[in-house]
Amino acid sequence: MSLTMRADGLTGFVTLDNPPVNAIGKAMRDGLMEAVKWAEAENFDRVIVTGAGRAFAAGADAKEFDGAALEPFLPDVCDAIERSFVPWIAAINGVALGGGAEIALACRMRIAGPKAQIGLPEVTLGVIPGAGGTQRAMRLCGLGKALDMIAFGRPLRAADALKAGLIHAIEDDPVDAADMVNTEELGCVVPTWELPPPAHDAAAFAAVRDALAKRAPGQVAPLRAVDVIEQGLSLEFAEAMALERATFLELKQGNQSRALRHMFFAERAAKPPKDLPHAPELTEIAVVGGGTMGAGIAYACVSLGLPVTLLESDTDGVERATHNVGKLIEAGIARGRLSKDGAQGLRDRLTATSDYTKAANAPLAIEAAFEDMEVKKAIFAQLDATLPPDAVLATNTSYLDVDEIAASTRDPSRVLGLHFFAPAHIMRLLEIVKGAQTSDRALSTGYALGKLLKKVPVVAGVCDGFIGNRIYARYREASDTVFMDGSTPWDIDEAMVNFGYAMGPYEVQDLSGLDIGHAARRRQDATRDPNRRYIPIADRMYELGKLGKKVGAGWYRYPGGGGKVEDPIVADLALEEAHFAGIERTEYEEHEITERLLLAMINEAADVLAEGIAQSAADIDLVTVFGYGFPRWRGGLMHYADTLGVPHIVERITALQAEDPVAWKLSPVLSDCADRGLSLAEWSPA
Ligand code: 3H9
Repeated sequence: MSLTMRADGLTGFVTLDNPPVNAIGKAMRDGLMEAVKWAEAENFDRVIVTGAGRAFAAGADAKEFDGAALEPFLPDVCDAIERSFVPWIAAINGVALGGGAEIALACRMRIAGPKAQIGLPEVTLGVIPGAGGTQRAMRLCGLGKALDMIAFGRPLRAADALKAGLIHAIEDDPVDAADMVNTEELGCVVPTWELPPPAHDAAAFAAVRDALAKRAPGQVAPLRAVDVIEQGLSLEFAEAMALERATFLELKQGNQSRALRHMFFAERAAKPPKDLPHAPELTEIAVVGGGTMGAGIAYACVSLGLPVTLLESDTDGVERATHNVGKLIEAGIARGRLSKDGAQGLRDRLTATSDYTKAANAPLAIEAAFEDMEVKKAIFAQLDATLPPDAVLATNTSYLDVDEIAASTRDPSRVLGLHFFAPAHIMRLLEIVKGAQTSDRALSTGYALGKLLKKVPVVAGVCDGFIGNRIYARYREASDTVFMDGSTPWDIDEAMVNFGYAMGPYEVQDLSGLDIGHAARRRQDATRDPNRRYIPIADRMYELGKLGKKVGAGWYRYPGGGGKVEDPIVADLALEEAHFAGIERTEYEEHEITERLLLAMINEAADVLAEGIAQSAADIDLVTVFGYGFPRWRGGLMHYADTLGVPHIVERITALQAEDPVAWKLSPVLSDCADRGLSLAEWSPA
């Protein structure tokens, strides 16, 4: 039944019990219906419902969403609780989210523990509350608060829920407190559905729709939730409930909800394999290099309580490293994330030095120095000589050969890649690069650090760019080709923003600096396939000193005072280069731009899968969403590809081969999927 029932005098106790977080599935709904009948048959004067363990209830069991809804439906369960002559009290011991909150809102009273949270985060799963949340919340806490909670999926802490009128009290032991409520007082509380809805407020609706256009562009569920709330204001309660339910059921079947559910479960499945050995205890960390990346990694570690020795090559480097971490600490204080005392704690945990012996006891070192093989080998030699012989040595390289770095040490089995993304203390992705000789112990240490830093860990094999940068390189190549052959950086950026990226590829480059791409291209010169088309526009930009936002000009110009403007000189470069190359430029429609950039990435990602660089399509989804801004509500690159359908992708890539057979060489995984009738998510080697 996923719940337990017990009587004590005239009180019925119902405990929701479906570990780990009491998700509400059919068995629990059956149990709740039975509990309503039981309480009435026993003529109790109250039922107290609470949750076993750390949660009250995390909401409807999202694993059930793929199939048809099963009776009894949650809105009917909530109605039965609300309309029962036995009043129910919710003793909210932990999180009450989604359907969990809806059960609580249908109770006559809500008493929360001090650490409880109550929220309706359904939009984060691409649906809206489907068991009365939209209608009951606004009756209890008013229109503004309800819109904020539901449209943005923001839960309230107990203290805020009390202020908002969503709960009646906060008590250390909410079950005990519920038992003490005076029966007469309880009998006088009006059931939520009988309360009048709040008055319409055109300004509040306009403001929330405006904010959603900026913060959640392209997403359907938040706007539909706002519509349901607005329409509900002028409907009878039962009619409004029917509208809410129909909207929930429609969205549940939609692509966005499927994509968001996929991401929710993929993120939680990103865990170390069960058979990995225990990692050594991470008592301290050595970080080598105090530039942007190293400082970000050091800051992330000291923020989570780990002592860090930040190693630099000389006094100037030590000063720069200390300054860089200091800037991050100051920014934390300015944003209100750090108190002055907290900041001091971070500084106390940081030792910046050029003396490697200061890290002599570190069980893990992360090298984040300049991307140069010889520099890295020299650093690894020093780490090899100074750290304990079983210390795990990681490189944060974005593309260099981890096996070559490992081979330069005495014991390559303790070397791996830990590829962070800038800013390292914010970006959730951590690519754990497994070299040919990386031991399970080293791998397990990478996972352990990822867990401490609350990262999403994804294991990648060794190749140029690992999973993410390798796919991203194809994205860049495809965008430059489209630019050269007929488009502009701003049209390409706009197309990708309309697809759901926060920024297009050219604006991203302007932010990171065009010198980075230039260095990568020079490194690839020796190994580039001579048959592959090379687009020289980015090199021209570099020669012109247009290095991006930091110098006021890149693909866009950045005049003083903020903002970016299109630069006709940049558009002319494509005209010139196309002329030199004898290319007749064509104008691309927005959908053609988007299609080419996405197909190029999908094809490369399929190769990444074929070569075992990524272990699953879901891992590629995590990388593209958490590291590269692919819209989460499209479910990641491979999930999106599967919504297009492999046969369609194969057909489109085959058609593009007429233009450039080298660039559009079909990945064997795509043809294999097409032959075997598999999706990319289902693919594994035959
Ligand atoms: C809804 O309620 C719709 C209704 O309005 C209408 C219905 C008609 N379903 O995150 P964790 C699993 S929509 C299934 O690692 P934490 C999760 O997969 C729902 N499973 O723990 C994981 O499994 P595993 C609205 C769920 O402490 C395990 O529980 N509710 C669900 O870091 C532990 O999860 C939400 O959107 C679920 N709903 O965080 C809340 N929730 O062990 C979604 C969790 O196999 N949940 N699991 O990997 C959360 O935000 C977090 O899980 C929570 C706990 C804060 C509760």
